[in-house]
Amino acid sequence: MNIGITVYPTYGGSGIVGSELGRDLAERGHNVHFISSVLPTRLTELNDRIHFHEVEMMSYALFEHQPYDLALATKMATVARAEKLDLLHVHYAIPHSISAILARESIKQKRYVPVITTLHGTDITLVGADRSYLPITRYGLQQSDGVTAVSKFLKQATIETFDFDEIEVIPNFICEKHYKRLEGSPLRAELAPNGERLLVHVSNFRHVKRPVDCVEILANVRAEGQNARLVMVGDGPELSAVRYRGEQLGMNGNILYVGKQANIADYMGVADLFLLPSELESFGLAALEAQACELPVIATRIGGIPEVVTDGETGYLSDVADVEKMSRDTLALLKDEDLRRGFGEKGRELAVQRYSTSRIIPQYISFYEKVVNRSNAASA
Ligand code: GMT
Repeated sequence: MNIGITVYPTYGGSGIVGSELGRDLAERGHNVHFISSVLPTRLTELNDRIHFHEVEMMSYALFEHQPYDLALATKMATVARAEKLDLLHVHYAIPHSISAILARESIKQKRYVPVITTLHGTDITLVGADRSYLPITRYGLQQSDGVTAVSKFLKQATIETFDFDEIEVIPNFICEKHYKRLEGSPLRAELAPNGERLLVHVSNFRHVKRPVDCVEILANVRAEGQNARLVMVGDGPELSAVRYRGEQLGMNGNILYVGKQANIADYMGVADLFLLPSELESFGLAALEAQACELPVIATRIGGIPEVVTDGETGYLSDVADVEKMSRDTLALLKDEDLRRGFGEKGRELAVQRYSTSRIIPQYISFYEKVVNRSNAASA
């Protein structure tokens, strides 16, 4: 198939999922055309099956803001015709589904190119449910030729907010060859030169991720005599609050701020435990990646996380902001190496069995086929 994919290229899990999906589809022999403003971060190489089409935006004095949605729609339509795309698959509803629908409508006299929208999280739970965006998001869902969501939780949230239920759940996935333990990696010695235990948090440091809670957990764990360090991977608006709290608690000497990293598996593969204290998480891709690296996960019991992390088996779940319980759970795992390793092994087993690319990518392919066949039948 010839598949057009649009993602937010530099920020967040939806971009990762869309980019890795495209790469895997190309490995399976499909032609993938990424259409976005810059080359998606996770897309490190292009080849004869992976193409990139840059959305160019004209700057003009009259435009207070550059009309990205329209420029994207124009590029989608041009690429769809030139490359004979079978479908446009957009990740994150706002504004990508609207741009794709506009593109489809603008060329449908020549060729009908179905639109598939994948819902990832805040496009529904925050952005889409905001009154100003709600009607246009609902329109995007209704007008898409197919809609997928990354968890059962997100499907249910979409039904409740938008009264729209034609949604296929296709969860996030991991490549188990890439996300795995990295025994003997020199990075471990660099991060923990004195044999410290390593807690790791990976996110885009938005408020919704509650990264400051990780600092509280580290302080509590150290107060109980555990020689632990915290590795903070990523960057974003809450980073200064994290540093400030680290300073107040005298913890910054034990926190490694490593910024955005191209390969987070390097860090997860050498750590001891993963912290994800988010107040909202439609799936929690980072928790899945951590489990694939045999890290027990300390997380919140919200959104789609309980679909990914099995409480008491692959990690421990707590109420949002209950840092005391999260600290106790962290301590319990750090104090009992057999327990920690057992959780890690089960987490990997669950990640590979339920969420490997070999299990999930074929679900996308069958969904594509279903949608394309349905629109061919409708236009015949
Ligand atoms: O909604 C966001 O926070 C952004 C979004 C993204 O585009 O990065 O993240 C969501 O998508 C991920 C991939 O499907 C999910 O694993 C994350 O749980 C989800 N984030 C939230 O729901 C907060």
